[in-house]
Amino acid sequence: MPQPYVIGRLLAIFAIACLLSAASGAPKPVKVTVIMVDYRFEPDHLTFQHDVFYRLHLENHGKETHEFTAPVFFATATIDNPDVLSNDRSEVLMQPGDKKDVFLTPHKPGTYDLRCADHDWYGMVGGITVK
Ligand SMILES: [Cu+2]
Repeated sequence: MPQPYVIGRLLAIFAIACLLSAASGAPKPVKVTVIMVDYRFEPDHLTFQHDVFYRLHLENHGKETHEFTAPVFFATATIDNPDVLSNDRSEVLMQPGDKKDVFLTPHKPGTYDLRCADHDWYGMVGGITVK
């Protein structure tokens, strides 16, 4: 009767495969949340560690459309889901009520501009530091 033996072996192989995939799975991103309201970012200053994988979570709680505009910062980072960015990769467009995630890994320490392209004249600006 070889069958129970075969099933037992398959189960053992399956269990080992599960353990291996869990051990070698992609790292869990560090979540950073920014809420956009009329007319500011909360918080307005973000700090990232270079070469760490982040989930930048954006929510627009305002009544206006806002943008998370940070072209130089985005250009120096690896973006796993570039489709969430505008075509020129300079910003994330946020309609009222939008919630979006940018999965990114900053690489270059420095300070970077953050602004809302529509409302920077109104003081909707901030900053990003990569350490
Ligand atoms: Cu705005």
